[in-house]
Amino acid sequence: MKLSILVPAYNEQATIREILARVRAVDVVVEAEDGNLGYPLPPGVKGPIRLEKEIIVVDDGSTDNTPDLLRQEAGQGDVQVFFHAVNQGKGAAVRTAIQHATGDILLIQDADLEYDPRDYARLLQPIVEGRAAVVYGSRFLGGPRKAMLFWHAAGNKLLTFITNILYDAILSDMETCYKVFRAEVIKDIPLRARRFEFEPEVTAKVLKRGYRIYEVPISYTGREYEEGKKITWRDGFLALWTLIKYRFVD
Ligand SMILES: Nc1nc2c(ncn2[C@@H]2O[C@H](COP(=O)(O)OP(=O)(O)O)[C@@H](O)[C@H]2O)c(=O)[nH]1
Ligand SMILES: [Mg+2]
Repeated sequence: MKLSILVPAYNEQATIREILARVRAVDVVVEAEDGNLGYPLPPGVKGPIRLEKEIIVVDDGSTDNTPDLLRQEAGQGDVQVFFHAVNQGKGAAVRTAIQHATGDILLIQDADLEYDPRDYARLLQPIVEGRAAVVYGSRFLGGPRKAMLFWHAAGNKLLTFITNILYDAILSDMETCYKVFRAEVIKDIPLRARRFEFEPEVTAKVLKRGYRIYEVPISYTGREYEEGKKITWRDGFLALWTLIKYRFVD
């Protein structure tokens, strides 16, 4: 079973090497028992499974040193790198990565250090066992985390709450970066988002297609705006509009 790790990267010269080192270092061993729900383990397999990894980085037209650093990383430990000629946004970068992914399971990994690849096994277990087709890692389910800014957490919770009302779900973290999909699920969904409205779009479309999203707790070490955090309240309004729009169109 193969895992594709999709890494959108825009001006991440401070962290790109470290995150790729962490991703490469993690040995993805999933304790699994066949859940008999449509995604069977290889015949006879019971107990721990080691997943093969492929790492697909998309440089989103970075103007700092990220492209040079990525050229050095390409080819090392299953890292493949693709370049956007001009900056398009996280959604566009993830969509490019999805097109190139060849794994059975696709996982999105931001290029900063807010999320911890050591959480992969836990994120993958429900999919490997056949209990889920889509898993989100939640920052609000009791995992260890650095305190977030109040308004940042409130914005996240509000958008998640609106998602739950519009799409009949009980998610705790719609905006999480850690979203994991069986390959055919995400490859079959037409996605249009160019920027941060990727998160609400993909969540809306997955829920509309009847998949129940499985959530697991993850750890989170949010970065500060001085360290390069870029999301702002404007992205919150775009997310809100995206949630409402996809309730009615596809
Ligand atoms: N901000 C931003 N991030 C992008 C873009 N294209 C790709 N990304 C990547 O998308 C991921 C999420 O962005 P980030 O700035 O960490 O979002 P935040 O932590 O929520 O502020 C990171 O890996 C970025 O490098 C873009 O145009 N703008
Ligand atoms: Mg981030």
